[in-house]
Amino acid sequence: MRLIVRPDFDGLVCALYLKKIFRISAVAYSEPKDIQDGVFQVQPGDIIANLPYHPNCSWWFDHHASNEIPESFRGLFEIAPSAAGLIWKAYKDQFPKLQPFEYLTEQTDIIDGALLSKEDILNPQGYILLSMTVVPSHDLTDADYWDYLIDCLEVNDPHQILSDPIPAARVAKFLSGKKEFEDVLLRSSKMKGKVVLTDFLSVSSDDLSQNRFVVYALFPEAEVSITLTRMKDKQGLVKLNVAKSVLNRKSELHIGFILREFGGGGHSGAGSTRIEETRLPEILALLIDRFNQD
Ligand SMILES: [Mn+2]
Repeated sequence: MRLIVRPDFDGLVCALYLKKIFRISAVAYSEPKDIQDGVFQVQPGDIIANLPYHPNCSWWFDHHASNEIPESFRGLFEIAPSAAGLIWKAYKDQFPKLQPFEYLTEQTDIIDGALLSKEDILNPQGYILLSMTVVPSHDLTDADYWDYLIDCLEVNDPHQILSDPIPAARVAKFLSGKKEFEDVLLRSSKMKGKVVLTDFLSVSSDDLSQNRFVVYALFPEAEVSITLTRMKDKQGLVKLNVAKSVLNRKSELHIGFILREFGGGGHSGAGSTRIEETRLPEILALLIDRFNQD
């Protein structure tokens, strides 16, 4: 059987666990949108985890509130901090090989459920630090590293994994870019009432593959963040990523519903839209105003 996961930390832990439950011959990686749009070909017999359902699959394991739930399917769906946590809890009694991974499961819930503390964000350690090296990329070019990490996770000791030269090199790269990213973020961000607006339109996208929660640690008074980035292949369009702070959780607005009015969408805590650059000042003013109302 083939397993298809989203290549984030939760997806890799799902792969580790599902390999102990099913006979998995290969792990493939996809982004959610490619499953929904049929760009990624799901075949009969495939297992899907941490991604939207597809009618061809044989088993489905997911925890995303925004994904549609089919009338009947084999697998698990529940709103939960991580898909790996769902799988671990449901199968640990039947498959005792899963039982030693309780700590990894707890940490995956913290990482994937955005339950990090300010200290975890500014000074990540252990599995949280390791997770910073797993950056889902649209071209999915890092599959060899993701495969390698799935095998590393078997070791079940974050310190030992972090001393392996391959993840260690990724961690070193992450840490060396971290200070620079924090400087760029501070330079590019302004508070607008309860909103922190970050304008990355003149920053190269290579410099931005860092922890997206840092903004909340650096701007603790912000309740919502709006981040502007350029789209590689689409000239004249600006991408707006909007999310509630994971540290200052006062906002009760539904980000996805609000962004739907602006051609985008998402769930309660985060969403995105793309707009023409010529309309940017007008739309930003409307959005910032909206997020400052209670
Ligand atoms: Mn997940």
